[in-house]
Amino acid sequence: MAVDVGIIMGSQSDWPTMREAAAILDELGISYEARIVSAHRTPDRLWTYGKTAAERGLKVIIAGAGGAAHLPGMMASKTRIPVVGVPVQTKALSGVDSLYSIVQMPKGFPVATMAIGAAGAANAGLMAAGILAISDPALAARLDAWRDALSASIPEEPSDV
Ligand code: RP5
Repeated sequence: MAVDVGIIMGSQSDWPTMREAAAILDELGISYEARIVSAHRTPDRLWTYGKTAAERGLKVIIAGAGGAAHLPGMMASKTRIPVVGVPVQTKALSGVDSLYSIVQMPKGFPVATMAIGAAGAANAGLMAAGILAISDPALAARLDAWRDALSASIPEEPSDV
């Protein structure tokens, strides 16, 4: 069955970060699949995933990777479907390596690059929701309600406890 969003990541070790994107999609009732697709370890899988993404009905791809994070950019080169990139935080360079690898795409093949780590993954889910909501009024209403609830949860004054 066709799903709207593909969440892909370079390694099993990325899943604790990338499941923050999945959690947002669950909350908003958006269909998705999660797959390990490594630019370096499984390049043929990357190739096939990108080549078939549009015909499979995917509308947004969220791609997370760390270190030499070539997955989002390579995926953007293989499909016209919008790719939202998540730089996974690394031990050696704290994810700055991931960020630079993902954000500096050449003209012609953009990746919408989020913040490093869990906040970036959650925001990738919200970015996908915003894209899908353009043509889905029911989802737009759910996303508006989600945003309103977040705003309402922020206290006006700081607390000592
Ligand atoms: C990248 O290398 C992955 O995206 C991951 O963030 C990083 C480390 O992978 P593992 O060695 O933990 O599998 O390809």
